[in-house]
Amino acid sequence: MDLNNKKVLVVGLATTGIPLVRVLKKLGAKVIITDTKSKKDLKETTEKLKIATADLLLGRQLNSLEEAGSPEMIILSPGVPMEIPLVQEAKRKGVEVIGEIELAYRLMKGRLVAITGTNGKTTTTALTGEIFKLEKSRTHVVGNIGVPMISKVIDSTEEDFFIAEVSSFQLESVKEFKPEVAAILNLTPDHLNRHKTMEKYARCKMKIFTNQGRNDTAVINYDDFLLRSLTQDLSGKKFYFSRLKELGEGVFIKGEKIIIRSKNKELEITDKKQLKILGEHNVENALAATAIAWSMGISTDSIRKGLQSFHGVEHRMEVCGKVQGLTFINDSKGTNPDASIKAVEAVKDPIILLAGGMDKGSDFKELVDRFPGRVKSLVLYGETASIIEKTAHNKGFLKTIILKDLEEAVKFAYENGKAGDVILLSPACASWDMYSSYEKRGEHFKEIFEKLRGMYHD
Ligand code: UMA
Repeated sequence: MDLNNKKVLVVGLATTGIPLVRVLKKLGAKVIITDTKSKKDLKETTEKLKIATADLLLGRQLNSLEEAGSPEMIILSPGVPMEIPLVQEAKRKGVEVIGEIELAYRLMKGRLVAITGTNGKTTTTALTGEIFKLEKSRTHVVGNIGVPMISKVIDSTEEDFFIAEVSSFQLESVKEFKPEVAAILNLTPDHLNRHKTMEKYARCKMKIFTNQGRNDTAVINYDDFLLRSLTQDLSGKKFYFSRLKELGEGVFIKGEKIIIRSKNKELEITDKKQLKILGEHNVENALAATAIAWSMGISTDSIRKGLQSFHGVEHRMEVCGKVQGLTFINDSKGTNPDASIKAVEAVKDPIILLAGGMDKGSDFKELVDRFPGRVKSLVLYGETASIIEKTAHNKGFLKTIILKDLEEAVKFAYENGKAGDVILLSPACASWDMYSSYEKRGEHFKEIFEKLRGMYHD
């Protein structure tokens, strides 16, 4: 792809935008950058990137191509919605608009696996990466997981393997993106504030399969009925995984064992009890990673070793430790109700649940339905606090309190809990009302925990 002397506008200058600008400059493009953040906020970053002031259009949302310096191409960070006037005008006028993941795909050499789904995608991507690394030293784990794919493609060779977590935001703007193996783990409502309807959200997710050909593989959760019906007419081969049913062809549970059945051969991988990651949802993630790795020709030995040694990812059901007999679990990555349902279901002891955050238009009824016998009280903070509280009260769950922020919430939970309880941060909401990312929220939780531990070390 020739970008030499091409005038390219980068929208968004954060985790994605920074390596994106570096790569574009390396390829000789004339880079213009816009971000709604102010010059002052981005001073340090822009100084490092050495971009001429005239090419920095900061502190506002640009409304026209002219205002953007009439670029020949626009590259969006994932968080930038396609509806903004600039993008709409570009589309009308035939100026190409793509996302960073699409550019990365066009520039990469090697083989690509892409993983999406409403929940479990970070764990499955990390686990798949661990399995691949046992056999393929040039494995890159990239994408929504926090490492933009663009940062790894420039020096890639045919020997490289990219294991990419992709979000609905990233998939919305793909065009040629064509993974050799693409997986959708599950589909439940999420990000409806951006996609508006479940149908549009699902349509974005389905784009992971759009360009696959006959030799590519779609890995699909057999137990997700919606997903199965949406994927009836794919061009690629389908390879299912299931936690509930023994499949004629695919990856499934038989007794307590993870089994691959392929071309009439049955291969036993491991007992599910040997997984280090907790909960039935993680069994699903293990089945998905097995199906993906097998489809890419990874040996059963490496799959087994990877599954048995993987300890999970940070901010996902991460056990921080105990203070005075109360266990603290950081599940800051629980950014929608479905993820928090899985978190609540995975804990065996009485839970004090800390929840709330940015309002994405989610419905919390099903989460509250899981409370009986599991959650003893609900400590809320953030933009959605009163919405969640109202849902809980309507369902007869009255042990709720709304507090100012996470710090107050943790302290309250600690002061009111007793030995044997679990203080679980699983917000069921995005972090963006109070934090720049779920990682920052999780780190803050862990800092508060460490302070408490310092005061009362067990
Ligand atoms: N911005 C604008 N105009 C806009 C919107 C944003 O200028 O209309 C600017 C912001 O001021 C900010 C920058 O764009 O400076 C932020 O860009 P971004 O929101 O795309 O965030 P990045 O830091 O580049 O991180 C993105 C993903 N973020 C989102 O999708 C919101 C990260 O996923 C991802 O790890 C990273 O790229 C690397 O690929 C995070 C996420 O929460 C983890 N994802 C969602 C999820 O998992 O549910 C989809």
